[in-house]
Amino acid sequence: MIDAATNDSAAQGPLSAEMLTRIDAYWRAANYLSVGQIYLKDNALLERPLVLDDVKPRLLGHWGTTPGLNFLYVHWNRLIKERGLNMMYIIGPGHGGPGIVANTYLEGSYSEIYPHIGQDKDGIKRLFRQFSWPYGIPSHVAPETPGSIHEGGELGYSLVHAYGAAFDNPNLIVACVVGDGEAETGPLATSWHSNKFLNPATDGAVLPILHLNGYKIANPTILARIPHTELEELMRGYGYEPYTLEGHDPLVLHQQAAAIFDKIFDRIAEIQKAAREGGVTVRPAWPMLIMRTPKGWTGPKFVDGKPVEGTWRAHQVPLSELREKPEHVHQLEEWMRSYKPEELFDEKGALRADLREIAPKGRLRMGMNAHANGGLLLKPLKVPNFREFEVKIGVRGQEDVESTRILGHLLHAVMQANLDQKNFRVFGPDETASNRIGDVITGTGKDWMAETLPVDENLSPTGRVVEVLSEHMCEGWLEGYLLTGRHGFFSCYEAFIHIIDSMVNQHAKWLKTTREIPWRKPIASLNYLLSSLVWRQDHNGFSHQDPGFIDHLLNKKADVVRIYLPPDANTLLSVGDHCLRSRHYVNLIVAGKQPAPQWLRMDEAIAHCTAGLSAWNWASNDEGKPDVVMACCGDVPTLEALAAVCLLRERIPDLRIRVVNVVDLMSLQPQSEHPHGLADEDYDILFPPGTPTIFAFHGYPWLIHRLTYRRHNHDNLHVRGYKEEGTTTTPFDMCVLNNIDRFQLALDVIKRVPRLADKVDAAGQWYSEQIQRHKLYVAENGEDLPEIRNWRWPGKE
Ligand SMILES: Cc1ncc(C[n+]2csc(CCOP(=O)(O)OP(=O)(O)O)c2C)c(N)n1
Ligand SMILES: [Mg+2]
Repeated sequence: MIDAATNDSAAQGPLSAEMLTRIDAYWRAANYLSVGQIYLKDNALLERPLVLDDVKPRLLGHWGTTPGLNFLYVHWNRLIKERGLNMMYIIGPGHGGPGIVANTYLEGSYSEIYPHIGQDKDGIKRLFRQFSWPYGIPSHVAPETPGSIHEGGELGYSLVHAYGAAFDNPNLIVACVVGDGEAETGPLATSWHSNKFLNPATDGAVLPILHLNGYKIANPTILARIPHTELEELMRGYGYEPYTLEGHDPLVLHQQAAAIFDKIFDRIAEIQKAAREGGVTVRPAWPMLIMRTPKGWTGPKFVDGKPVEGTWRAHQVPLSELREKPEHVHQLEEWMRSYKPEELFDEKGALRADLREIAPKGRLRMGMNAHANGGLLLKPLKVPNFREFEVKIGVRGQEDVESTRILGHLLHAVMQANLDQKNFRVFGPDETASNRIGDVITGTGKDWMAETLPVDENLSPTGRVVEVLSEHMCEGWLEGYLLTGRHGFFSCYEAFIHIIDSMVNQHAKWLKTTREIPWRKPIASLNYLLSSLVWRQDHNGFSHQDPGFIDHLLNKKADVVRIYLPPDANTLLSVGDHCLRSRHYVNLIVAGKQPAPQWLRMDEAIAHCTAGLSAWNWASNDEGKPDVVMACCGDVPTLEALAAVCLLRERIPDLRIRVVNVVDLMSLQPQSEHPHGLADEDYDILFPPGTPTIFAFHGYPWLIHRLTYRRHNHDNLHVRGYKEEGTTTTPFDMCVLNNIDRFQLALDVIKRVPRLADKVDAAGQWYSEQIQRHKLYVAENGEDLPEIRNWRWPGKE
């Protein structure tokens, strides 16, 4: 079977002739299996001439990036084996799915996980047939793909995922292929800077490979069309030591790649040794590789007279008109036979034994790396008793507390409790202090490998709070960290979390899909704290006012998302504790950071959070038969609703009002829609049919309608919320601008309770007077009326 490799005098390098031949054969096998997945449903090993009937009716997949991905896989197999490396492979151009499926098949992991795809002819046929086939496997590297933590469908996040995986995994090497098109995305362009946060002593290594195949779908890439020196300077500017592999002759490139990778892995080992044994603390220039090889390498050079290999035309399926053009069937056969399958697979269809030896064994196979199935490694987070951070409440509502600051105490305790396991990090776009959870930094500091000045505070190469002004990077690092079996927390301004809307979509898809893949074990939840909320943007104004992330998340599958709006510090603690312990969700916590009244004692807070929503009897006087339900969700709406209740009590003492607070937004949905949904009977007890409900909601009001439209009494539910009115103004004026203020809520009640019909006119007059007084005062004095600023719940409890 040995081919001309041994005689190729140009192919000089560290590989023996025998190894060179085997590496090339292994690569050919991976390429063969990749092309086969895209095209064939039968005649998998070409045991007879190819006919149209052997070809799939729909040709779906991407060839262009695949041979490059396969090339890297086989070279890393050699290195893993020789050096016993613990290596993961993250693939930015995830559309090269057939390549990774082929390689995990060749190394045996695929058949171990999916025994029906055996190591024989029948297995190869099934492997081919299932690809991009209805109810088969996706064309991209996907959750179904062994060894992957990264879908790579939406381009831009490979490198942040790689760094997230490497944090606190000192023995792990994360090899990450970045598409040269992918490199044009905003998130990818900034994620090169992750190297300013990677500590060679305590973290693993990331090896970025810029896959410079020159093209995207139909265009060249920017990085392929700048002078090579400029590209190298760019990479140096990002702080890397660039290596270049360039060419197209496979045998020559195998030798060059082997030589470069030997150097690169030596360099990684040196950097780590210097930091771990030599006490070197300066930020190293980590190696990275620029791989300039043809797109669609080894595929058809020309199709219908047009160049394909080495051009954008190779991106998807180079021969796509097999039905119409019989010569394409012939050309496909020639292409596939060029890999010489008869030299690669034995008579049973198994990869030849000497080629199987190329791949590492057991968990060292990249398809079997346990880090890529993070739930396998997940250790429960140690969460100290959150009750210890309770805000002691004398009389309700009398003292103001910054709720997020209290959560910061819990997060600090969690951080400290898990220092030995090093499996908890907090990420944020420079808002940890601003969102007032800064206590979490105490004792451990903020991760920073770049230069420091005396003016800096708490920066440390071993810091565990990771801050960079890129929501994309925070999100991507956290996802990579969670997917490799750790825990984390992300705090962000409410308005700007939208920047990662699309990233959380992808993560939610991952969670949904992996729930149904038995070999994927559950991972820790992705926890968001949104603070600096729409209602309290004193110095920022309209640009910072957007509560729509809630709406965005609500579109996700019910078994993936949870949304909480704790109204005070004790409920926030209870919610925080729950989210930190949970698995496989996206948890959204929306909580204010400004000083605000406190309503529930700890036992009450726990009971309230457990229920998801409940009537606050201490604020109600309905005696089981309310005239109106005053519902509220979110801290500021809760305050306004309670103030409205007071106004009503003063004016209409016999009005029976029930106050219901919602902390778990999903509890409003019917049980059929969400597991947290309140049973219809219980909903009807809280919101009795025939009784109007005035609902003050933190976010966009129509969302509450969306959640409750199937409930009884929906036409008697009247919601106030944020309606996109905002500016730099006083806190109360924000409420007035959006008609969620106490006066409006009180007027709404009077308008909606039938027996108060005769009071509506006078109430309307009273409302106008209050608002006018407020507007005049605010305009004149630049702050809210004293009676608003100093308002207190008048209860005695
Ligand atoms: C964010 C995003 N925008 C657009 C696309 C559509 N798309 C799929 S592949 C591709 C080209 C990718 O080029 P490159 O990263 O160079 O990959 P390769 O050449 O290795 O195939 C594009 C634009 C996408 N998947 N994700
Ligand atoms: Mg490309």
